[in-house]
Amino acid sequence: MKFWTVFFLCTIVCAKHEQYMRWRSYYISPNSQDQLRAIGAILQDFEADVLSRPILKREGLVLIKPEQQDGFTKMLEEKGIEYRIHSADVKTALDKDDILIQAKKKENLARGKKELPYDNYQELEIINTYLVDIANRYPDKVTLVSPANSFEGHPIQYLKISTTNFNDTSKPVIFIDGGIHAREWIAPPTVTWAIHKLVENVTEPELLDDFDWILLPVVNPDGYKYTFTNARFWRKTRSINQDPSSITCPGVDGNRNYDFLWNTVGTDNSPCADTYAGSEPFSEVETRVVRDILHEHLNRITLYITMHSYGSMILYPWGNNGTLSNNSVDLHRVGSAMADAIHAKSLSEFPEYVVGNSFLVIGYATAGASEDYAHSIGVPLTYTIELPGLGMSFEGFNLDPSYIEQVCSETWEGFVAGAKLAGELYVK
Ligand code: 0X9
Ligand code: ZN
Repeated sequence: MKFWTVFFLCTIVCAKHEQYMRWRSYYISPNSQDQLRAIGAILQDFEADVLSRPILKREGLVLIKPEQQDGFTKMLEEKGIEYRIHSADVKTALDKDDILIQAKKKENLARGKKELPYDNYQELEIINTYLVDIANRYPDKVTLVSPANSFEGHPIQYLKISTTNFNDTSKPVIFIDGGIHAREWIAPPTVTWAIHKLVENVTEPELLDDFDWILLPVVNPDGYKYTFTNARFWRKTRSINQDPSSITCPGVDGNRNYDFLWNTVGTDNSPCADTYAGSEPFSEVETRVVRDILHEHLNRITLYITMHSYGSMILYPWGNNGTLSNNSVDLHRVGSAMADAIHAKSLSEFPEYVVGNSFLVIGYATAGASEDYAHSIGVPLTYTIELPGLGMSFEGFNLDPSYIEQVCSETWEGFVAGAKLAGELYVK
């Protein structure tokens, strides 16, 4: 890239990410259950921001503030836990990623490309414009629903896609959402890609003949927007109605806010924490929207998938303690079918998906997650998909944009396989 282009882009992006100045990120690799357990406490003591939880035989990635770094590495060494520095200065790494993202944005603009990009990240406005546009262009199949505004007033929007305007109640419904965790930027594009494949570039027409679809790309628009404008690693919503201290520490972890064993495990009672569960179940308008969709179509939803990143995992209930649901054989079968279909289209540099119970695979307990809630109210097949992360300085969250389309298209194969098997297993 020419010097002046870099200089120009840097003047736009390098003033950002100040809050991550001198922060470091570390890979950590537990080699035993004991080490895994010890890591849990260490991460809490040193106020780590966990981007990807380490599991046995798979390293995790965590951010550590400058003042905690020495103590953190000393503690890991004392416990014999392997680690390596991932980025010695998080701000610089994020600046580098931004330059790439901005350059791509400029290039697409210069080429007059107005459509939703799959070679770059999708900002909130462009996703919302796409949803409106596709509903206008395909009124016979697509209905735009805007049931509520987010805490900050952005519309929370989803599409109902159906050949019978949802009137054929014998058809099963498949519901996929993304973007509840703001910083997991690869999640919304996998949902918009599913829209694209069901409406614009149809290669599996039977999926619309046999199913009705609900697709909600950005559950948490406030947080998502905030990660583009203010804090790249923001995870939560942006509400400040929780507790007096939420004025300085806004937001709730949407994936701890559902009414499934709410706030019993895997949460933090401080509104400042990334896993704050909120003042009560469904305190957030964003999770209430998902709850209401689930209840409105409860007798017809056979498959609910919530898209997250990262770690290449397909997780199913129960996430609080690793016990299995009555239909765990089906849950595993459909999860494995999705993983197999993804693998058949994947690239060798992507890690293989691990399929299993949420708690047993990720190694930490969670309560209040949407996948568990949906299952607890009667949706037979519910999954959290942790998409792959690869490339760029912040692999995982900033998956290299050149991989976005690959992730979307291989994930679509997973949806196709999951839908078909769900239909075979749960539709009489
Ligand atoms: O911790 C979470 O909310 C999810 N991982 S993430 O890195 N995307 O934050 C995993 C939730 C899995 N647990 C259940 N579904 N119960
Ligand atoms: Zn997530």
